[in-house]
Amino acid sequence: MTEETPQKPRGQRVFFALWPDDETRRAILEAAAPLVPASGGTPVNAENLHLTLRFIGNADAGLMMRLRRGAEQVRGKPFSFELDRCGFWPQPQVLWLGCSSTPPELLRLVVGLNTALGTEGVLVETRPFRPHVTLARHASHAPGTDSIEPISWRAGSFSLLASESQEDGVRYRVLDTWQLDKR
Ligand code: 3AM
Repeated sequence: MTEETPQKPRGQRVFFALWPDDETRRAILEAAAPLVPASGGTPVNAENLHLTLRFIGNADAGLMMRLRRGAEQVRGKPFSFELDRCGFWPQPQVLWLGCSSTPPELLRLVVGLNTALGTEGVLVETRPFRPHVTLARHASHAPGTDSIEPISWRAGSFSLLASESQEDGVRYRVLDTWQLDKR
């Protein structure tokens, strides 16, 4: 009798996101400083902070090619928006910064990306888009307030990221970036 070894999924675990520049990252960290300890959660590593546009999951070489072809089709212009509130989702125990109302240009980018991915045969996203930057996981308390000093974020590009498990936790690696001003 042969023993079956569990199959490891092939490919990489990937997602599309906005990646903050250094100044925005610093501002997010500053806002996070009092909120994360109060939430009882584990802070997200500073270099992992991001705003997910579309989670994909495990992608083999064929899907990676379709993701890149889809991203290439996205049209848009650079835009700015504000993170102006914080919140807590008890399930999945996440403390986050987000927007009081979804910025129209950000929504347009996400809709454009999802439409382009759809033309490449990537499964349609059915969950509503809730723009947020995760600050802490395994959080147990809501922050005492939902308002923060607004943080301005200039979005000039979007990226495809790989989520990689390392000994000291997960690390997000930028695989590709598409500029919005060249379209
Ligand atoms: O942007 P945030 O931090 O909320 O939780 C994961 C992280 O979200 C989420 O994708 C982002 C990058 O890892 N994620 C992980 N697995 C997921 C799944 N199966 C997922 N989102 C949806 N479905």
